[in-house]
Amino acid sequence: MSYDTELLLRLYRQMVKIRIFEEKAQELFLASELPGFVHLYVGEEAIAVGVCENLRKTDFITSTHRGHGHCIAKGADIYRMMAELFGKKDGYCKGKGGSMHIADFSIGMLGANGVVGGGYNLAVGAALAGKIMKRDDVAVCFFGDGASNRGTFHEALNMAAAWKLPVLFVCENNQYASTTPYRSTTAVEDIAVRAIGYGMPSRIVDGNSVLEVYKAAKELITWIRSGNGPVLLECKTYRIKGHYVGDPELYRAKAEVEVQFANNDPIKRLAELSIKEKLVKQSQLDEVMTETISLVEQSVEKARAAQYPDVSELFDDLYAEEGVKLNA
Ligand SMILES: Cc1ncc(C[n+]2csc(CCOP(=O)(O)OP(=O)(O)O)c2C)c(N)n1
Ligand SMILES: [Mg+2]
Repeated sequence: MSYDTELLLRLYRQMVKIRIFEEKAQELFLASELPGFVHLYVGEEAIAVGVCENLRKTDFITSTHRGHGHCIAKGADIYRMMAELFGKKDGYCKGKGGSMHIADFSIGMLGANGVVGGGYNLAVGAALAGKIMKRDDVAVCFFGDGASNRGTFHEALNMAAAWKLPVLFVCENNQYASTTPYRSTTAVEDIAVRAIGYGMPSRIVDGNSVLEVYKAAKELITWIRSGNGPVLLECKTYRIKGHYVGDPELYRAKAEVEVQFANNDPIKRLAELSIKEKLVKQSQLDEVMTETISLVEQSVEKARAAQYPDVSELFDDLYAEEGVKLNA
């Protein structure tokens, strides 16, 4: 597959947007400016970006507790995300949800999720709804290696396969579930093998190569959209940051993380490849970086100055209004 400059820059821009947004979120959280909990996606950006670049606005995604990357890759607004992290009224959930509950139905983003494995059934439901309505939308379900040991994983994969629903299950195997290394909870080398049990095809890719993820997702999404049923895509990656911001990380050696970050940072890998292939100039990458830093900085300043929701609004929006349409 040959890649053009425009695609490489688009993938780079999206990954950088996630990285800069999150580095800022980390800084703000450590400075006690943000309430709640923040889980970072640093080092895993290639997965959300490689997959979501192949989606339409009307396609659905479900996310996890580590959801900033999925939101940004699907096209969420940086300011509304930042305002949500600050707990401000302009945020996606009017400041009442925080990092783990950012959703934007208008772009098919069905929500980050504090419940590990909480996205499976939402994705299967969205895919079923689309099928009943005779649409050709696809639902993508992002989940972690730890989440693949939940019962809902098996129920969702079985139903999606039996009913040939248009779902791409994307496992982000980052080698850890909180403080637990992958191999201490999981006997199989690859999560992908589990697809066999449901009569579902699967694929394994290097989750830190955005081009590899992009190419695999392109093929699989086209296949799924044509009515062939679900697929399980396992992306091998590594969680560079702690499980959450503030995690003392007593369960792994610092050197392990440093080696991964030095050799396997997906953003650095794409930049180096693009320059080596003479498809992109360093000045173009620098420009993307400068523009993104400024965009995120502006979102922080605006969010800082924004209003908190009023106490009288505490119980608003607990239930959906009748007849609300997704992707209207
Ligand atoms: C149902 C449920 N069980 C446990 C937790 C606590 N918890 C939060 S994140 C996490 C680990 C998830 O690991 P994984 O699915 O690999 O995702 P990662 O954090 O590595 O992205 C756990 C156990 C939870 N939020 N929900
Ligand atoms: Mg994990």
